[in-house]
Amino acid sequence: MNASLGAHSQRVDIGVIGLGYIGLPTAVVLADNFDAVAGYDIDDARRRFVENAVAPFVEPGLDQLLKKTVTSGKLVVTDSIATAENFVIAVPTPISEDRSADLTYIFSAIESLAEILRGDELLIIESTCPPGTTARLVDRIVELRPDLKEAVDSERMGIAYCPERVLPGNIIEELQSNDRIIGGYTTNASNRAAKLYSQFCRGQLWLTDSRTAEMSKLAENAFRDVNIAFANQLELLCAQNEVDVWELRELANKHPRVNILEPGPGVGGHCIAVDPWFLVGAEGNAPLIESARHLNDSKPQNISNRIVELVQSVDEPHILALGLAFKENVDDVRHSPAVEVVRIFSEARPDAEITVIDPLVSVCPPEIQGISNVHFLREMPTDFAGVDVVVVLVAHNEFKDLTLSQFGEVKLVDTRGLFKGSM
Ligand code: SAJ
Repeated sequence: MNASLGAHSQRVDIGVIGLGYIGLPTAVVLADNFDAVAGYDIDDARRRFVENAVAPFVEPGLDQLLKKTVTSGKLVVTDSIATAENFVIAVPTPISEDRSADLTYIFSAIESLAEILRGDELLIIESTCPPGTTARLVDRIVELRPDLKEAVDSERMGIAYCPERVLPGNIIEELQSNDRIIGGYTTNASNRAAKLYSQFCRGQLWLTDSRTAEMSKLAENAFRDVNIAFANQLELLCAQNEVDVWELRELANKHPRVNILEPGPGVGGHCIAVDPWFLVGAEGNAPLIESARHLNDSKPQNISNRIVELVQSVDEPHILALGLAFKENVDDVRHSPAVEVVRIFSEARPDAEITVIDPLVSVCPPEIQGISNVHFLREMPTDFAGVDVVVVLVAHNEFKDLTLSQFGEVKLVDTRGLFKGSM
């Protein structure tokens, strides 16, 4: 245990398990609203970052709130899970090779937690899970701790599934302003969880059962994926039919009931590119959702093909790629389609020189690290002489002031519409 926990040696108000992209912002917002919050993460380096009040990733407002809550002692980091009255579990649920949900982390968190439970706690699961997971976790607790069966049956112990819904890049604000779905394993658990969220959440709280809440989270992300796939489908059609997709989108969206999302190089991140698969894998059929996933996943190959075509007659072409993150203004490269485009193209044209710039990403992603014709930079070069093609992969704010004329005589593949209107 961290020495600073001494001040809270009774029980903290809330223990947050998992200090990642969701858990850490949640912990700081909770600590801003409660007296004693203890954060725990399995990763040693992550714990050191947080206890030193250093934000381990880029997220607006996180740095300040982390400093404030650590300095005031309201947020402490512990080297094992501290006893608490309430627990919020926000560990990853990655996707396995066969596209099913890998529930190793969540089960492992519950198993560690089971060792210290007293039987009157409220356990809240925020990690994205396939329908039925909360019930399985309850079974696992009782299997490990048969003495807690009475606490579960009598509802002395509460378990609820309350999915996170925050948008990377606006997490601190959305944690407090978004409506929340509160899916109690029992009604009593819903009520207890609602009471906790009402302490810091200005949005409305919608109470339901855990299974509906699990599925509703997946439905939200699948909805967005399907809608992005529609935009990407249109983009592919427009490219074939010599229509500017950005102009088309703007015009179609003038209709009062049409709202087409933005096409791009594909869909990345740890949520939208993953969660719809958990619905595809659930009982029943989901061909629309599955097809949207395939379409969005095919986009990086398609973009690479277009670059290949543009430089077909050029020996040792020089490509300047803007952006590597999975979307604008974040440093997260998980499942990034931008990384995929660079990787696929570098294999297709090993003679090409590819310079990739991302001012937010600190380390070259492993997928393209060590590829000899890929050069990763964090700053924009001052000289663009010799560049044949500029490929826009992410519309970071840092790129917004660029003008096409700066690059001289180049061809353009603008997957994000950064230069729309300036052609
Ligand atoms: N994208 C497009 N076109 C668009 C919008 C997004 O190509 O019009 C791409 C982005 O560039 C990115 C991917 O989709 O590669 C996902 O980005 P996003 O901004 O749509 O979503 P995330 O993954 O950052 O966050 C989503 C959000 N879900 C919904 O909007 C339904 C967020 O509210 C969730 O909390 C989050 O997933 C999560 O953690 O599940």
